[in-house]
Amino acid sequence: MTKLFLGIDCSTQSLTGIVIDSNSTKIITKIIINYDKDLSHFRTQNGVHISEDEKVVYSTPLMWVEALDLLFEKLLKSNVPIKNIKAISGSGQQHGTVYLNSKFQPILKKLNPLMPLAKQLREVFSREISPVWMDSSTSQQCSEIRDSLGGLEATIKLTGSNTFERFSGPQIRKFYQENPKKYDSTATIHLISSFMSSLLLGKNSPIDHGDGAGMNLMNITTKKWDNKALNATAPNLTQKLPSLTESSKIVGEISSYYVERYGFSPETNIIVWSGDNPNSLIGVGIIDPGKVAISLGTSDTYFSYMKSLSFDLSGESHVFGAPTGDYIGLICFKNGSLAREAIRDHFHLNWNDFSKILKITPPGNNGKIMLPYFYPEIVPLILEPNVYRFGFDENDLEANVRGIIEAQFLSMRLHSQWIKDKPTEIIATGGGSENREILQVVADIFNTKVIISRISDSAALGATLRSAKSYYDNIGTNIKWSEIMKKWEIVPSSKSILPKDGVCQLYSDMLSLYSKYEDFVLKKGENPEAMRKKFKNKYFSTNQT
Ligand code: XUL
Repeated sequence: MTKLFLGIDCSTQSLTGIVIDSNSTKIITKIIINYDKDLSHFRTQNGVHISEDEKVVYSTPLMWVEALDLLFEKLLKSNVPIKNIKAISGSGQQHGTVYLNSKFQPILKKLNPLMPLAKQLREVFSREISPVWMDSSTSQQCSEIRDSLGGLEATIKLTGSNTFERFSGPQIRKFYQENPKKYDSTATIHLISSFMSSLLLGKNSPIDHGDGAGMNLMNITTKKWDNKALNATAPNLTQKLPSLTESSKIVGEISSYYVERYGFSPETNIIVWSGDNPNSLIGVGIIDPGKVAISLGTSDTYFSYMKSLSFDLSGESHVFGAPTGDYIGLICFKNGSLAREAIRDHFHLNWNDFSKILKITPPGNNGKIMLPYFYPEIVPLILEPNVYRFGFDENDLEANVRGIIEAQFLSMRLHSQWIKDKPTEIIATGGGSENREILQVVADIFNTKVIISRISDSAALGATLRSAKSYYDNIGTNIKWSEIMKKWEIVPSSKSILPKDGVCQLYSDMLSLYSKYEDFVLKKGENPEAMRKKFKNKYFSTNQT
């Protein structure tokens, strides 16, 4: 009998389900529930509600509940033999919290399969909304928690990250401060991942170490709740949080609700859900040190597998748990495609023109350097946007096009240096990865092979693969991650982009120069103009500008 595995991704804008089959190498079914379109009565825009000042961003957890039933209804109609699904795991947008009262667990335990989930779960929320990762309204709580934990370095070493506005701890503290009564009536606080996992289990699910690391509440070394962090956040939090567990854990069997309503086998294993970034790591096939993924989207993300724990003491990056039990270093740059588009549109170009310019301009940009903060930036922290140009101005088409791309990836190389394993292979995903010329610059700057990923739903796929891995491990067929990747062809496309010959030293010199310019602009460091002239003379002496 063929064995099927299901992965579900509860992301910001949609709920996606992917089914794979033990006898096939391909995804056999993919179902997407789009919140705005398929559940329009929740009136979300791109899956969320945003306050006028854009600081408060939330969703309605009942919407995710309804989406889950809808996903299974579609699965039922899709002719997938549901009873052959052996294991399910999932992925949730990270950091978002769900607040439940004491009715949640008893109601979950006796769900009526003749009634939809949402109808039965209407009364279980002590807070009707869930703040999500886009929320940035908790600066005050961030400093309060950081101060209680002994400052920046202590906070990073304890929890893996500085306190961030979107992280769960500061969000929980804000709820406690603004709604103490509702906080008191909260029996359980789940992450989105563990909430969804609980729905499938019919009882409270643990939180996995991967997603738990995005809360500022878990000790990143011992992977246990940290009492100091809990106390710094809100009272009686120990009683309200579920337990923590490793990401491979089978947390139980599927609730009878789904057996009776949709025909799942009662033996279907539920593997604890994790965050979307940990799941994506698996979904793009990163299980070895040195392998890195860059996702070039609205913002650009750099994430790397880490065999051992290291910290970014500047406080710019995050350390999350990886599904393999190891770690992920994650850095998020806000000036991604929006900044590239700002240059493209300023010169009325299309992406083809943009690529052609990258192709004809020299690595090192004739010694011209840009610092591209078109929008406020996360890494490095820039609150007042400004674009700095050294050796050229905003009318120089070629220098601006190459300047923005070189700046983005010099910055990425610079700010990822705290990760001990240097990249040996970069897997590129996201819209920007379709531009080969941009990827050539990435390969040149990192002096590393760049491979284009073929995977579009990496978080859902990662969850599916996690469910297969835990299932096989549990029945004693120990199958290595590398075999899983091979079996389901999670190999990126064969199209790899190699660094050009002779640019390694140039970009290493340019990196030092770029770093000096960051110090100059951000920390009032010395003006490195003389260094830039030297660089220009070394590499472009016949090409005066
Ligand atoms: C990571 C982060 C986002 C969310 C939503 O820290 O905030 O990537 O996980 O995708």
